[in-house]
Amino acid sequence: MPLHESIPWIAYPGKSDDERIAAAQAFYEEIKTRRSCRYFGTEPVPRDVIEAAILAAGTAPSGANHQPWHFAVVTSPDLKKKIRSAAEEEERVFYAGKAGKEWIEALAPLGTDENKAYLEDAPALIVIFGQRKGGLYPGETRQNYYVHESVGIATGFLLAGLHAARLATLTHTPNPMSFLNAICDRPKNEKPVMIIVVGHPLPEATIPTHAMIKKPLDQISSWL
Ligand code: IYR
Repeated sequence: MPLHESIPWIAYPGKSDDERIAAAQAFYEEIKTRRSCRYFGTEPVPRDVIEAAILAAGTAPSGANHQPWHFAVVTSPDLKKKIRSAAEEEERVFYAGKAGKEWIEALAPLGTDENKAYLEDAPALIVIFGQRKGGLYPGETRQNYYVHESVGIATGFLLAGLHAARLATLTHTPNPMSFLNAICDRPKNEKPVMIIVVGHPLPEATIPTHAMIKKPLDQISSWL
């Protein structure tokens, strides 16, 4: 018997191995159609979609189940404008030399630059914060663990949920991005990890061919 307080393992409806294979392959077919979008229209997205995707993200495994994340959803045109302007300021410095030659060369096939119109055009920006402290229950100040890993997994769930709803997404990481604490009204001990830009692609949106190259199974896995 386990030492912890527990409930029985969830009785999933059973699947045959053939059904498992079909389900895993169907998920692969679904998720592989997600592409980062850098050209967003201004058409709004339903709040319920974003809330469901955040709830899905909130089910991610996390260090000691402390769920060390906060999702600040920015739809206010004024705040999006502030985020764009602060991010573009960082990016100007980045592209003007701070990034270094090797990084700039690695980004060349993506065609990115310091212009971030999508931060204002897209109807929603989800700013993800990692919490170094906080524990599980409101008001706790306990240490959190594996914050980066936990937030990374939750972000993956969030992207998958938004994609399932056929919204376009972009992971955006201006560096440094401490300006996001003030704009999103979050405490200093939270660290902004990423902005997820959410919305609808413009009809003329394009994808860099570089982004279409995915490593084959034998390069990304080994069986021992
Ligand atoms: N944050 C910059 C640079 C950038 C960095 C990486 I690594 C990318 O994969 C893409 C962009 C920008 O958004 O332009």
